[in-house]
Amino acid sequence: MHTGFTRIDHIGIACHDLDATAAFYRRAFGFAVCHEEVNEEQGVREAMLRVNGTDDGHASFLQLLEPTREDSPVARFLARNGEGVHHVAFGTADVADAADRTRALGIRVLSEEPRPGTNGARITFLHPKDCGGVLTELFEAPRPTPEGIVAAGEE
Ligand code: CMX
Ligand code: CO
Repeated sequence: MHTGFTRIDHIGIACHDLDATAAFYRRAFGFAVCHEEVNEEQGVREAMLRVNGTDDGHASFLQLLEPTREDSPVARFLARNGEGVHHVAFGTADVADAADRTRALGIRVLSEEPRPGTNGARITFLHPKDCGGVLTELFEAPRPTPEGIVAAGEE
């Protein structure tokens, strides 16, 4: 059975200091921050750095993650492991459908319904213990239209 993952959208990287880490990636590799936001539900301040592709939401990114509170997943990860790769996010055209297909394989999906992600995306996560030790995100990008970006899941 196919889960409908079609590309790598981003690699999530946990860090203590978002601005310092973004400055490193800019200086060392030339990657610029193209979007920044706080997601209180996820407990992160985050920055997306475009690595390649176009601006239509279907490029590849690094997602830098700085925790906003001590009880967040990223804060717990940093306390346990220090800074580094936190998750891999696969792009999919339909995150709810991809989650259902993945759930049917016996893999734990960490939210009942897709949640709000960066810049209007819809996201959910798969338990790392069911994915070979890798926290895995399913990511449905917002769709660009001539009128502008339409948040994922909206018509
Ligand atoms: N990658 C791999 N393994 C991980 C992990 C990660 N990022 N986070 C935790 N684990 C492992 C731990 O090492 C631990 O393993 P052991 O039992 O072998 O020691 C186990 O999972 C449990 O660790 P924990 O610290 O007790 O973590 P929790 O159970 O509290 O939470 C998880 C783990 C995956 C359920 C939680 O991190 C989660 O819900 N994550 C999804 C949300 C998220 O990460 N949001 C931030 C990113 C937002 C975005 O991308 O937009
Ligand atoms: Co992510």
